[in-house]
Parts: sequence; C-alpha cells; structure tokens
Amino acid sequence: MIQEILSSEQLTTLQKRITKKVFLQERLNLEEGIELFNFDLGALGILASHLNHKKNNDKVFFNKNFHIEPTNICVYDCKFCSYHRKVNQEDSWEFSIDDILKKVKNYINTDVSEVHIVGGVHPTRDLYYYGEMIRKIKEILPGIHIKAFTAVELDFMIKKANMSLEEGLLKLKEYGLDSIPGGGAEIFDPEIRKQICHEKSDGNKWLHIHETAHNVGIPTNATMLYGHLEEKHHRIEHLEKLRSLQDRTNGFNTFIPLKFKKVNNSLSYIGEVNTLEGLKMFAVSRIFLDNFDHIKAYWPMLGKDVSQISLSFGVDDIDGTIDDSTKIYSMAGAKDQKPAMTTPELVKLIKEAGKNPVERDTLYNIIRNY
Ligand code: V47
Ligand code: SF4
Repeated sequence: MIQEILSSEQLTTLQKRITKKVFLQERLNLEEGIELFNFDLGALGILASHLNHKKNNDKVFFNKNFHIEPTNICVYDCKFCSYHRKVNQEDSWEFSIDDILKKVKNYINTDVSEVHIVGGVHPTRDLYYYGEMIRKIKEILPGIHIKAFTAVELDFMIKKANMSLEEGLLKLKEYGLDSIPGGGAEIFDPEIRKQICHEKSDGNKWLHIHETAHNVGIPTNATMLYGHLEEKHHRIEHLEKLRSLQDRTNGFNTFIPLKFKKVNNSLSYIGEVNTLEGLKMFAVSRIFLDNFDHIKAYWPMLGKDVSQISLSFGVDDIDGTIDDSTKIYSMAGAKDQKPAMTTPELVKLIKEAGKNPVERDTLYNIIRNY
C-alpha cells in the first residue's frame, strides 16, 4: 500500500516524508498536518484506513440513543446556527421537566443505553434546574448514560449558580451527569470565532471546561465546526489543541468533525463544502489526532450514504438510532428531516461497507457484535 502511494510521480518530497511517517505511526507537526489537505483523496483514504485498522480492526461502532433538546431559546446569536430563537419568538420551544419526563418514559423497558441532552443557553434556567432534570431522568431510567450540556451551556449555568467550574461539574456529576458532548467548540481561532460566535465562551474556556471535566472524572467528546470562514491552518491548529489536551488527560472519547450546513442562518451565503472535502476532513482528523481512538461521522448531519462512505476514510463510529429526537441539523438543512435508524438498518449500512457492526455504550464498551 505504502509503495503504491510513494510511487506516484505527483508526490512532493514533503508528502513522501508525511506518508512514511504515517505508516510508521509517527506524530505529524502543524506544517505536515496542513499539507495533508493537498494529498489526493484516494491516498488520504489509504493512510487513514491504515491507522483506523491498527486501532479498531474492522469494527464500526453505533449505539442505541435518543436526544432531548429542552429548549431552543438562547441568549446567544451564533451566525451559523439555524436553531436558536428568542423568548416567545415563533418556532421557539421550552419543555418543562414534566414534558421531558413524559418523553423519557417512552424508553422504559427498551435497551436504549444513552440520552444526549443539549439545547439553547436559556436565560433563566440554571444548574439546579438542569441538575433536577437529570436526577429525575435517572429515577425513570436508572441504567441510562446521561451525556449532557455543551461547554457553553455549562459555562453559563455554572456561573448563574455562582459556583466555581470544578464545584459545578462535581455537583452535576452528583445529580447524574455521566459525560459531556463535544458541542460548542466551533473553531478555536479567536479571529474566526469572533466572526461566527463572538458572544459565547471562547476557545480557551471550552478547552478549560473539558480539561476540568476530565480531571474530575467526567469523560467528554470533542468537535470542530468547519467549512465556513476558516482556513485549513485554523482546522489543524484546532486539532492540535485537542491533541495536546488529550496528551495531558486522555479524557476524550471521540472526535466529531461537524460540517457547516447552510440553511436558514446568517452564514448561508457561504454555501457548503462538497462531499469530497468532508471525506478529506475525516481522513485528516484520523491521521492528525493520533491519540484519539475514535472518529465519529454523525449520520443525522451527513446523511446515511455519506456516513457509509466515510467508513473508508478513517471513521469507526456513526452514532446511533436517534429516534427522530433532534432538530439541530434538520433545521440547518440536513437531508433526513426526521432522523431515525433502526438497529437492523445501522447494521446493514455498516456491513454493506465491508465492516463489522458493534453496538457500544457511550464509553465504547462493547454491548454486542452483529
Ligand atoms: O456546537 C450548529 C453545531 C453543535 C450548525 O458529542 C452546526 O456525540 C453544522 O456538538 N451546521 C452541537 N453544525 C451538536 C454537537 C454534537 C452532535 C452530535 C454528536 C455529538 C457528541 C455532539 O452543532 C454546535 C455546532 O458546532 N452546529 N449549527 C450548522 N448550521
Ligand atoms: Fe445558542 Fe448553541 Fe445556537 Fe450558539 S449554537 S446560538 S449557543 S443554540
């Protein structure tokens, strides 16, 4: 395989060096990371698949999960977001805890293993409100893993409760919080961040919240929103910050590149990057993030067909059954307006790509091989 890539006459000296380093599983520096985007897609697929195979063999993970989005009312106004509304604005929602518990009761006597809870940053709801919410969810589904609240929501709710970050995270853990999803990272570069989401927690704050969570025993996920105003070097710098935090804590479960979707938001004029660019981003993530075991293609955002192809570009996880419980991506123009996949559908999608489907829990413990 390596000879196949190295024999290409189009490869520059730098690209040959990078290819050899990847096969020897040596860490790439920033310059080499940026250069990855200039490889052709086929070569990137081979390199990323080689590394993925070393880590995961042919396993592809999924889980049985559903989302709760308590509200889309948000104090912020991120330019890429199609989802947020102001209080009393048309299309806004704010579910009460009772509304949420009613939804949760639908999953009694099912084998769903995870609930993913994120929403807008509500002006009046604080840590105690959300803490009670998760405590009551666990009363109904004691075995469920609660993966909840982006770093941006946490920053706001913990400040509102006048607690230190560490106190707030420990309190939420006591209420039943098991892990933290990857949202809110967007792009860490301060100049780009200023243009797409200037008001909310900055990149350093996001990293600090995740590091503190890892240090108090709460694992987290990481994301990057790409395909808007950023350049390639901003993407690699973002990945480098995640890689160095992972070196310190090993607290990240997975990385999820999120491609900007353009419908109904203030950045619509930019358009969307094409599928090939999306596949490159998965491969580059797998290659550059050498200390992350898992790279996730979030199928409700990408669509089923692209998620399936991504499995040949370093991806080993496609998220879960979802059960038509999230609106973030359908409101931004995703193809699946009512995202839901049954277990047999997920298994078939993975097997058709020549891989072995594995049902996992949130922490990647194996529940069942299919
Ligand atoms: O932070 C919002 C992104 C994120 C758009 O941890 C958009 O398992 C593209 O983080 N186009 C929230 N992206 C969702 C998120 C997530 C999703 C799935 C799994 C996990 C996980 C986490 O959604 C936001 C933002 O980066 N987002 N609007 C948009 N128009
Ligand atoms: Fe609010 Fe999150 Fe949308 Fe930003 S991305 S406006 S924080 S809901």
